[in-house]
Amino acid sequence: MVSPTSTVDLSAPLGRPRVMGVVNVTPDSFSDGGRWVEPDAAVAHGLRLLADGADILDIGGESTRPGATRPLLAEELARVVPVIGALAENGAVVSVDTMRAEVASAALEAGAVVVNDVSGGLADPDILRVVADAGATYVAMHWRAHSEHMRDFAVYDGPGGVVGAVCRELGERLRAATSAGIAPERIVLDPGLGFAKEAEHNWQLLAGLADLAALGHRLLVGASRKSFLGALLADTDGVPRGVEEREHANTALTAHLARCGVWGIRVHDVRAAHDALRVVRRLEEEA
Ligand code: PMM
Repeated sequence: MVSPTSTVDLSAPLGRPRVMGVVNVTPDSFSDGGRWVEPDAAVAHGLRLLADGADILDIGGESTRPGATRPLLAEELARVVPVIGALAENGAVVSVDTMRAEVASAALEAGAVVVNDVSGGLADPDILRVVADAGATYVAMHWRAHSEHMRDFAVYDGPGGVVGAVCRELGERLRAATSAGIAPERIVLDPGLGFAKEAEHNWQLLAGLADLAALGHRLLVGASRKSFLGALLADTDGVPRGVEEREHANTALTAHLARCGVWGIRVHDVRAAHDALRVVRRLEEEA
């Protein structure tokens, strides 16, 4: 164990959202697939994000792009554990992006202090007990199905549309997490932009964050590089803006999310996010 979870207080107010930098140790993520798949490259990338001011590094070994197939457990472990160990040794506050109890357990042992479970405990309910036993921070994201099938589940016809459904379904995940022994104050909720969501659903969720906040937990939002931004910025022929060219839109969104009072933003460009947060902070000083 590199750094005990109890020594990191991730709920202390900072006056701005925490910036969670993404390190995908995968060959196939939509946003940066293959760039950091070698452990040394992933660690170097994490250290760059840390130098840019990342408050948390989120290390993932499974791509969740729509249609992706899952890695074997052994593959996922081999991708993330050495990278987590090295970054934690370098003083990073590390989050592991996983849906598997075994990976969460190994990651916590290697020095992670946050488990970012995009399935909110649905994919592997044992993960909740692992998090509870470690006293780690738990990010429960809204999710309906694995990437291979998630497009089939992007239907929100019930009361309150997508915002109502996400609130109800995250409420169920909250109950499961607390029943497993995770302290409520350690739980962070995430609307899961792009996960079984069409572009319009993502925008409705971003506009409805106050309803999610009313569940009484801190919020994390991950919009960075996602396809709904590409669609918004499509050219006159309707061709979506490429993944690498969506950053300015995400930076604008970062400023908005800061005004909404979210706890965290999950981004690829940490420096751009901090620039936006500094603008917001400076304006608040004049208010
Ligand atoms: N998005 C991705 C992966 N993990 N975790 C949380 N909590 N929230 C998200 O929105 C989220 C996530 C997919 O994006 P990536 O391929 O850029 O990592």
